[in-house]
Amino acid sequence: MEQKLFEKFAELFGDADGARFYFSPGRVNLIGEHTDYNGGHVFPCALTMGTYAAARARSDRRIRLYSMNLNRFGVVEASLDDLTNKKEYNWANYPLGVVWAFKEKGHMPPAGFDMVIWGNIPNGSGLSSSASLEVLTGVVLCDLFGIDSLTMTDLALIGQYSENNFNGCNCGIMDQFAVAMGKKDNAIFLDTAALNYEYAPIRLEDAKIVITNSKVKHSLVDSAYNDRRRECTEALAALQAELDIRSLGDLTPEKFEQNKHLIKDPVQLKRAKHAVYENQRTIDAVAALRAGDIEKFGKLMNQSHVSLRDDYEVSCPEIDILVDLAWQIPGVIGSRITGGGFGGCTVSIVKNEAVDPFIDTIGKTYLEKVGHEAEFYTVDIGDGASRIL
Ligand code: GAF
Repeated sequence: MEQKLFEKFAELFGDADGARFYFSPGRVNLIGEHTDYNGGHVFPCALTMGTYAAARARSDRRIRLYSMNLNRFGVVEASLDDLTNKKEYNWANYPLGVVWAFKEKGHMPPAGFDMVIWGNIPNGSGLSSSASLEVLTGVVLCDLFGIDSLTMTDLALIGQYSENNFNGCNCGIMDQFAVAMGKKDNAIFLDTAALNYEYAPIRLEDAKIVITNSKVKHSLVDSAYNDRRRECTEALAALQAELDIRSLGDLTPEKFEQNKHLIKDPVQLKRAKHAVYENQRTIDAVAALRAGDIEKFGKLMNQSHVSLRDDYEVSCPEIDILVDLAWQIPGVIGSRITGGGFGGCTVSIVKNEAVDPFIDTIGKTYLEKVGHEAEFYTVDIGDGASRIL
């Protein structure tokens, strides 16, 4: 891989002398969806698929960026003196947003840089290609310019800050955190209120994590995501009229049931119900995993999907078809939508012997029902972002 990137780097920028090589993963969330901006728990893991970069510092203030996946945009040129989101920059608004966020947070890089990237996370699939690129850029900047005061958690927060304030998606911290802090063969049990986390080994000797890409992305993703976030904030405000809580994640399901009459709006009520119960499911799922009860973990994944479909309303017909089909296949331990929703991917835990039937049966039926093919990835859990060479 590094060969391919260094060659492109030399072709575009004269030579690759002194260029360095980096990797940043994508992520899949096993359970705990739309809880991160509600002060709840999440349970994602980094993938071995991700984004690679060859990068080198410059001595002037220019920034030159090139994507081997989106080469139709050519070399995107910007300057440290003009860090604004521009439509024509397209994908490059993600790395540029991180440079901007470094500046905003008092870590302005002293010079520009050249960077070529290539990634194997399917775009728009909900596997966090944008967070991967954001954290990658943070790692590149710190390494190229010797910025050693920032931790990986800081880089996750800077990535989220850039996405919220430079790229207009009001996302929580889960994706950037998973990408920055990932650990091979472990998922991350993260309390998003305190940013406390624990690694939980995923030892699935007789099963695999299978991601199914619906290959649909419904248009309102960002606006509907921001709507969900606002509805939760409004529900919280209604509860705070009588309860001393900082977030929906502070509520147990019991306490929610006792106080839900405070939320008058039926839509806000459904959103809050999901956030509270999903947080509890995530806590329960990690406990089940630690106790070796993978069947219970799978049941909680299935319940998570139902809640995301009916109460949070972030699923879509294509994803529901994938999940319904998965639930019928013997050997599927659990299956649910993963990520922000409105298309993207499902995540399933599938017994080894059921992986081929899973892919065959769902692949055929999905094509018949939806009219295009789904894609399947049997994934491994990898490490967080870092310099490789
Ligand atoms: C997207 C967001 F970026 C995350 O912060 C999270 O809210 C997720 O949707 C839903 O769980 O990936």
